[in-house]
Amino acid sequence: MRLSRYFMPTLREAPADAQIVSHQLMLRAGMIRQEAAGIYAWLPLGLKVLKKIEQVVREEMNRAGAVEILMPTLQLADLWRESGRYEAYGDEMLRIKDRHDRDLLYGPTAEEVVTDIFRSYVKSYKDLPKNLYNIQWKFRDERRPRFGVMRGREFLMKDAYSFDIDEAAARRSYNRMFLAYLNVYARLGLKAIPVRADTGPIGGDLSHEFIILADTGESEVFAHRDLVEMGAPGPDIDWDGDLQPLVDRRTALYAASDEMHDKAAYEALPEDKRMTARGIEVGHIFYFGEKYSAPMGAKVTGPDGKDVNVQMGSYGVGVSRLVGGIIEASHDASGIIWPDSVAPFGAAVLNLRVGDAGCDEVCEKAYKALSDAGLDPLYDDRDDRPGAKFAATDLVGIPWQLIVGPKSVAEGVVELKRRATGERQTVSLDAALKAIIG
Ligand code: 5CA
Repeated sequence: MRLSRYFMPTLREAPADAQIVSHQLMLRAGMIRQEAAGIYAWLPLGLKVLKKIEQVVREEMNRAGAVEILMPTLQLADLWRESGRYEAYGDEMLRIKDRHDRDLLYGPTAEEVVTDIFRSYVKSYKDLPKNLYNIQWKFRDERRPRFGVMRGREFLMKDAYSFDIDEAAARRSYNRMFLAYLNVYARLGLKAIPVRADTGPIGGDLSHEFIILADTGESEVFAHRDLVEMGAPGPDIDWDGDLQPLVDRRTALYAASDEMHDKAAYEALPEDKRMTARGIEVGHIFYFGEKYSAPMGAKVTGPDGKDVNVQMGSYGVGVSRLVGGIIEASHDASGIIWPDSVAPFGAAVLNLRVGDAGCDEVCEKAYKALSDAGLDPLYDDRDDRPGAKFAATDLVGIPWQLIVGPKSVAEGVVELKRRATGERQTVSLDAALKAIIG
């Protein structure tokens, strides 16, 4: 992408009402624009990152055996009357009437819709297990939308729903999601801690939240240090094998959010293993058995010929919240530092003197080579001061910067900068391209 043709409305100053660094940087980098409280337009740079996170989540869901669908944002109130949640959900639900005076709502989650889909088609235990997910916008009329995309009213969620014949099978589905989630966050460059959690309006008796550590987080967590240090299981686990030991290794170590905190159990840990921190909830998984299948009549015929209610769980990832969460975890005084896996562009080419034949030629060559290698480079070909170009490229956090000025061109070299470390090297163009492309 040539920056002269792109739309990246960066700001020198963050608006005063942006309280946390991720919100400030998203506004300054021209990633989002607030349209109403808690409702945002995603500008090109923000959209690119959102789509990359979405894709990482999608790949890990697919790997763990979940199947993608797309459910509508608007749902029929009647389905929620069947489950008994329509009145109970309260003011967070945005209720709408259509021209026929039918009650609709903008979905805050999709247990009812997916249960309706499931019961229409699946009738036998032989078709189980199933896990259906979608990545779709949700609306919750939060009392206090704040911190930009962290607590929005309209936000993008990945929500998966599992259907099983009995509790043992449902736990296997839960375990798959538990481990897949750890892999998602690791690929996003995040350290996520699974903590025992309250189930809230979703319901159920088994639930974990996934929390990433950040001082600005809304949740307080108490955890065993070894859990914080433990890596993700990695993609090569046997998804059809026994996952319980991998889950147990993690759940055996103390970790809880404030609502579920057991002070005595925590204080029984050796002092050097106790860790208290603030964090951001970036995912939440639930096992709730028959909570929706029983009232909505989602039954299958079991091996003995008798009908049973399916056992369900649901699994949410805050996709749009993660954009802010990653920034909270990865930034410095100059701006965002994207992990390579979600960077909006793989590399930036900075032409410090546009119109100079030598600079233009080297930049075009670099731009073409990086494009051909699939790096999706951003070429700053605007007629602007070098200082402004450096500041903008640092601000938007592109992992590699290839800097071309008249002096370096005369010497037959370019400057290569790694955003994360600030490390700079003066090397030939070929060497720079090799370092970036690998
Ligand atoms: N039905 C279940 C799982 S599919 C569910 O809705 N779970 S949830 O309420 O915990 O939401 C899942 C994830 O969405 C949360 O972990 C959080 O990361 C994200 N989320 C929830 N509310 C918001 C919000 N107002 N703004 C941004 N992200 C949110």
